[in-house]
Parts: sequence; C-alpha cells; structure tokens
Amino acid sequence: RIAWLTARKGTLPAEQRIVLERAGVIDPANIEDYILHDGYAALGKVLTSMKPEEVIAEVQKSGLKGRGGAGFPTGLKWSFVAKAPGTKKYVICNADESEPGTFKDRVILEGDPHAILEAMAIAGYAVGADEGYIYVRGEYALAQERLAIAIAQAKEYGFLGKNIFGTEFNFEIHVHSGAGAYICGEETALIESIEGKRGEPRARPPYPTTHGLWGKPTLVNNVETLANIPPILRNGAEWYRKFGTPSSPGTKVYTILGNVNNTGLIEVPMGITLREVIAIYGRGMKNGRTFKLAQTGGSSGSVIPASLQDTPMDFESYNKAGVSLGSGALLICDEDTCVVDLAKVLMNFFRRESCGKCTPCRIGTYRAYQILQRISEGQGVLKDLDELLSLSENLVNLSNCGLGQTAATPIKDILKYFRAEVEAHIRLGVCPTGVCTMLPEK
Ligand code: L3W
Ligand code: SF4
Repeated sequence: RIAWLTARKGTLPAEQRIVLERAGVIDPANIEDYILHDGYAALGKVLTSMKPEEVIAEVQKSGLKGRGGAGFPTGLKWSFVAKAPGTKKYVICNADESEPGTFKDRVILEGDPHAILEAMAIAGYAVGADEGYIYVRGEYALAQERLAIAIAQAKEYGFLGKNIFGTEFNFEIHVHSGAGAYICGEETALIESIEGKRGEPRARPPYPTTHGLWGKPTLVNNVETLANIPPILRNGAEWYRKFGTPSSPGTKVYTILGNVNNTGLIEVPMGITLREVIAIYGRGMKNGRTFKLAQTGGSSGSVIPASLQDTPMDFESYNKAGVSLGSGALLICDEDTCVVDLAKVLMNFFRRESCGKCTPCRIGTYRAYQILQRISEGQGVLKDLDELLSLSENLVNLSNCGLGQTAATPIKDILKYFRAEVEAHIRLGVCPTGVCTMLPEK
C-alpha cells in the first residue's frame, strides 16, 4: 500500500480496482462483453482443473474476509458449508443493501452482474450446492432487471443450468426481491423472507452454514465478497495478497458522503487511512471546514473521532482501536455537526426498523430515541446519560440479532468521544454547534 501511494505521490492516486474493474467499462447487458473481459474464465478453470477442496483452500489462502460488515473469513465459512452433512445445499448472495449511505453492492450488481453469477456458481461447486438465490433490495429495480438478463444469457451460453463446461456440475440461480425492510439484510431474516415468512431473525447458533434455507446448509455471502471470488480464482491467492494488508488482503469499496468536496464511490486497498480518503478522494473538507467525526458502516457503524483518522482502515487495526469498519459507508462530518442530533436521527432509524421480535431492541431503541429527543429539546437531565449507557448495554447484551446489538454503537461512541458536547445540551441548555433547532447557539 505504501508503494502504491508513493508511486502516485503528488497526483490523484488511481483507485485499485478489483471488484469494480469492469463496472462502467463493459455493457452489463451483454454477456459477450463480459467474456471478452475475462468473464467466466475463473468458472471454467475451477470446473475443469480444480477439486472443490482446492477451491476452498485457495479462497482461504487469499485471506478474503466478508465485506458485508462483519469481516468473517470467507474461506472458513465455505469450509463449514462444505463439511456440513446433507446433499441439498444453497448459496445465497445477500444483496439487500439497506444500510443508509451504502450503495457499493448496487454499483457492482448494475455494472457487472455476471461477476456475481460466476462467483455464486464457483461457490456452489466448492461447497456442494446446486441452487442459489440472490436476495436483492426491493428498491434496486435496475439491478434486478440486469440480473434477470444476465441469468437468461448465462443459461443460454451454458454457464448456468445443467452440465456446466461439459462437467457434471449443475447450478441454477433465482432472484428474490426484498420489500423494503432493513432487517432482511440480516442473514437469517433474509432466509425467513425467501421462505415466504415474516422477515424476523432466527436465533444463532445454529448458523446458516449448517441450518439455513429450508433447514439446509447454506452459504450466505455479501455481493462485494462474492465479486472478489472470480479474480482470486483466476489470478491466484498470492496475487490477491499483494493488495491491502497482510491480515486484511485485497481492496475495499467505500461510499464517501457528507461534508467533503467530492462524494461518491471508490475502491482502494485495505489499510488506507481515513485522512487519506478525505484528502485524496474527498478532495478535502467542504468550504475548508474542520473534520469532526466520521461514521463508518452506515447507521450501525462506529463514530470515528479526529484522533483515529490515521488508523489504517483494515479489520484488525479498527478492531484494535475499538471501532468497526462496517459495510463501507463513510459519512464525513464537519465541526457544524451536532452529535446529539446525529445520535437522535440514527436511533429514530433503528426504532422504526426494529422488527419487534425481542423486547430489548423493540423497547430499548424507542426509549433511547425518546431520551435523545428530550436532550435535543433542552429538556434533558444528567441522569439521562446513565440511562442511555444502561440501555446501550442491554441492547448489546440482550438483543437477538445484529440490529439491536449494534444500534447503540453510535451512542456509546458519542458518549465516549463527545460527552462534553452532550452535557452542554443538558447543563447549559445550549447546542455548542448551534445546529439543534430547539436550543440557542453557545
Ligand atoms: C458459522 C460460526 N458461521 C459467524 C457467520 C455468520 C455470518 C458471518 C458474520 O452482521 C455486521 C453487523 C452489522 N459458524 C460463525 C459463522 N458466522 N460465526 O459469519 O457473522 P456476525 O455475527 O459477525 O455478523 P452479521 O450478523 O452477519 C453483519 C454490520 O455488519 N454492518 C452491516 C451493514 C449492512 C450492510 C448492507 O447494507 N449492505 O452490509 C455495518 O456495520 O452491524 O455487525 O454470516 O453466519 N461459528
Ligand atoms: Fe428484531 Fe431487534 Fe430483536 Fe433483531 S434485535 S430480532 S431487529 S427486535
């Protein structure tokens, strides 16, 4: 990464495109264009020259980690599904990208749909599945349309269906549309939804790797994770490990949002710092203002204060710093951002999107929202902060799924890094940034 940055010192560094390599370059509705750009070469190589266990070993060697937010080792997950007993298994692509500010998966699906089909077929071969589902966010109409075209073309060309590449491997893919529920991005709620039930998370364990769709072993991978698979199998794990950091190889696709001069989507090596992202790709803070905080990973992501701007953005460095990298949304906020307002808006989102199955989340997110609302209107008392922390602990420890468990992340981070600002709302009845509409400026 250092060499990559040094080589481009003084110029705007080119991105390191692996998963977005073809997006915007090929015609996504034309399979021949995909084939001309190395498309289905990895599937051909895998089916004709590798055993399933060799495919899994290569993915494990690459060090690829899940790009949906949790960073779980991909090859390890594949090995769990491959080892799970049973002859019927499934592969699911989680394309229910609903985290506010995140639109990386959308760009991959719209710009390079065949890459996901190819990756799913490779995954199916590796884990022993003959059927796959792509669960696409309901609002992603263009992505669904392009996937439908791509599936029809892949079948026509023999890359999906029976006896792929003249082998005994068969693989079918179905597209399932979501219907606007954030919770259906949680893997077990997504599975319930495909099964025709209300989208509510199951208790884990057992994990989908052994008890997934219709109770069968199921591999669930995020779109960006899957998009890494064909290049890894085509070029080898060693090639892949040249990008990123030793513990988090490869690239990451980020959406840059908020108070920077240039917002949008980038793909860069793992390990770049937030300061570099803002300076190089965000082209600096808007109107020359000062960086105050960033939120990574959408609503459930961590709040990153200025002191963590130089922490390399990879799973291990962020974990060590007590923050999470999340799904790749980077909301950049300047000094005019009120942290109480931010926490209130986020908690409003969670209380609305909570599926209501378990009490700590259903009631906890609502109570936390009410307290933040009170503080932002100048009606807060200092005891509210203890209650917010206690609610946060309950959310983390007692919620059934990731939504409740991470809903309190922004609150905890804000109270850790910006407590004085929250207290000013209570003690002085002022908003230091002047943003809260109900309070006077300091
Ligand atoms: C078998 C075990 N499998 C873990 C699997 C598990 C899952 C994966 C990660 O939430 C995070 C969340 C959001 N045997 C296993 C096992 N697995 N142990 O590994 O599991 P987990 O529980 O660590 O995370 P999760 O529940 O999948 C994902 C965060 O991502 N996030 C999400 C953003 C949203 C999007 C989007 O809109 N595209 O990605 C943002 O920060 O908060 O912490 O497959 O089954 N022993
Ligand atoms: Fe539903 Fe929230 Fe419980 Fe998850 S934590 S199951 S979203 S109520």
